[in-house]
Amino acid sequence: MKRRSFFKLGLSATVLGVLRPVKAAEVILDNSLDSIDLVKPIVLSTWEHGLEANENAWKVLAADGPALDAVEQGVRTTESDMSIRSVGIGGRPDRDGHVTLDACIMDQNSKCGAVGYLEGIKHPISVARTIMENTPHVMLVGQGAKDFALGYGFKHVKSPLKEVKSEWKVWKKENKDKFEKPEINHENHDTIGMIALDSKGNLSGACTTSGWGYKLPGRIGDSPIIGAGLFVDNEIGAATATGLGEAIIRIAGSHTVVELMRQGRTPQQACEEAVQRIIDKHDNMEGLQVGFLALDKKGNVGAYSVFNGFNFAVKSKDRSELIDASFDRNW
Ligand code: SD4
Repeated sequence: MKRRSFFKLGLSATVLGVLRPVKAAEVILDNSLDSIDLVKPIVLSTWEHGLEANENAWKVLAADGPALDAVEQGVRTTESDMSIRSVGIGGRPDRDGHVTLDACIMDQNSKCGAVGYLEGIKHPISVARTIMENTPHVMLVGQGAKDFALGYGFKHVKSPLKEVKSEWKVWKKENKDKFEKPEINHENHDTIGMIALDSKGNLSGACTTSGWGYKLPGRIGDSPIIGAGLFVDNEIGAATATGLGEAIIRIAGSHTVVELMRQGRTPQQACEEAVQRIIDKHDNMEGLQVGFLALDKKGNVGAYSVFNGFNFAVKSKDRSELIDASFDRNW
């Protein structure tokens, strides 16, 4: 069967196996098992900056390189971009003015590595990979992660940048005594989660962020937590998450999406069901944006978010585009 991609507008709940009408254009890349050779390699990533990140991932995938190298190279693009305020050392600081970074990586053998609350290192994703490949551990945080990185030759980079500091000073003045309401909105949504299927049919994923701007010092979100911000099972598929990490952790979001695919849901259905689970567990969804992005072993793609505004970038042999995810409700 030939690969096809199509838009489904306003599909009924029954068609999708969910109990609520779909309110936005839903994008389904529907690939049959037979067409997998036409589909792979493929790489997906969250948000608009994913377009550029995918291009660098693609250089690896197009040369028949492993998905693991592709996702690492891909998200390093975003970590290097100082204009992005939620990834890398150009990201927003915590409420004490420290830019602290979270990242994780997972490969086709379920090997994984993660860093949390890492300061002053330009490529936390590569530190995560170094932990995965050189230690018996999965996750290092804070000063331990920093010392480990320096020991492996990563350089300390001065951070935060001037504008990060001046923005923080303004924020500090305005918010001296109050704790900022949790809100992941149109301006601060730049975490990158990337998942890829390589030409040999292997999956890997990476996720990296500076997290929730002006978070409490010490806070770690979903992004470095395997099963929350990212999960890969090479038999089934891969998923990544963006949005308010605390909500994603509560339902082990990315793991939930992959397990739903294992039970037979399409990536799209799995993302929708995970979002619905978050909605069911919260009395008040105000400002609580979460989006999931998923890819199965056959190259089928799904994405869904609580609110409108979530988009993702897709790159394969014949396409490179930004797609608006379908969603549950408007802001
Ligand atoms: C966090 N999930 O630290 C991250 C933030 C994010 O898009 O994804 N923003 O909670």
